[in-house]
Amino acid sequence: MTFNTINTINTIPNKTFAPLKNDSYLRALRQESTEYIPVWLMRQAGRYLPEYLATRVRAGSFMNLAMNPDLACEVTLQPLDRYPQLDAAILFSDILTVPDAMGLELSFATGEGPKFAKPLRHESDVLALQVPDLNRLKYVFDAVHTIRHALNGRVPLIGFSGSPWTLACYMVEGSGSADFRTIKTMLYSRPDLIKHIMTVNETAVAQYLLEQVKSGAQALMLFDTWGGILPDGIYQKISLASMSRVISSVKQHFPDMPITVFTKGGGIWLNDIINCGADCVGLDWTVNLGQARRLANNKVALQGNIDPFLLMGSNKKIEYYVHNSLLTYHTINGNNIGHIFNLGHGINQFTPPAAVNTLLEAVKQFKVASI
Ligand code: 1CP
Repeated sequence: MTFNTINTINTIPNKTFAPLKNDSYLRALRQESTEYIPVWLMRQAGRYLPEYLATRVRAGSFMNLAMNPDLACEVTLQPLDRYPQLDAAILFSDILTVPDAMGLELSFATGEGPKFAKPLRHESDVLALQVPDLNRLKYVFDAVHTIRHALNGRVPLIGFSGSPWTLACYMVEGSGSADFRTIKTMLYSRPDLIKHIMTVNETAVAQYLLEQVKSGAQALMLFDTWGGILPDGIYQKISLASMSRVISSVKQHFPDMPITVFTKGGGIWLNDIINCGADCVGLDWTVNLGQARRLANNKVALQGNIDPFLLMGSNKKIEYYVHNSLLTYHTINGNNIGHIFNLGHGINQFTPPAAVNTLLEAVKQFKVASI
């Protein structure tokens, strides 16, 4: 099988990388035809893989792993080595490195979620917040550069950031949350403080993404994991508008850089999200792919949207639901453009690795069987 080398960015000032051998993911983002439906999985590197757990033990902690470019590179490549069906790599890091660089002091206790030692709880915490010195995130940019070289053109490398709002949720709550009571209380009682956090985050996220592109990222993704906790009207005004401005900032410097926006629980606002300036919209499992395609009307590519817990089912179930989902988007003899297969959220840590292979095979078989 031959692939055209991409004509977008594969040479960054002072940095030359190998030409891409598999550009199906980038072609789908541009809504060009592909020989099959490209696929990658959110959180494809991580705790469900025994090889990841082994590297993490060697590193000593999640942060040691993420801050060491060679180890970050090693775990980025692990899912690609295990699953040759994958058509993209995603930088191994975390969305919470940015608030860590702002001084909130991130840590991960084994078996628990992330925690900030210094969350934004008081007015003085918020007013002291500043866009971080990018040198504090140099380890991320070094990892991007190392991974891009190690990929040697195998598949494109996705860089990413949390959305300004999703970062704000962790920064105010100090960890994950069941109800987001602290940030929602701030939202309704001190909207001025939320505005301040969002302004700082927006600038930080834009700078962070730009630097990832300069270091070798070939596509970008904004994870708006907690946009869906906002009410209608406020989501558009706060989370979506800030992502829109981040996208404009990146596109000012790199107009061809493809950007995907994913708001978990954002299906109800799909029309607004389609028009936010992104090239691709990530969908969770509540959205029908075919309906989303009709709404998108070729304005954006679509990514998604299988429930990650389908991977806990039998092979037959996995094959059935993958096929069903694909049939909503891809008609027989239709054109299979503008769709990147993915899960509707990150892969769960208890997922059996063999189930992932079944899922990926079902996606690759689809072209043979139906298109
Ligand atoms: O292959 C990959 O995609 C791995 C790289 C990656 C990415 C893109 C990691 C590694 N984290 C993320 C993004 C991320 N981190 C998001 C957005 C995507 C999503 O919604 O899943 C979010 C919300 C986080 C925050 C975070 N970091 C959580 C969730 C906490 C909560 O609120 O429930 C957790 C558990 C982490 C730690 C983390 N990040 C990544 C891994 C592999 C892990 C597990 C840490 C470990 O090894 O102990």
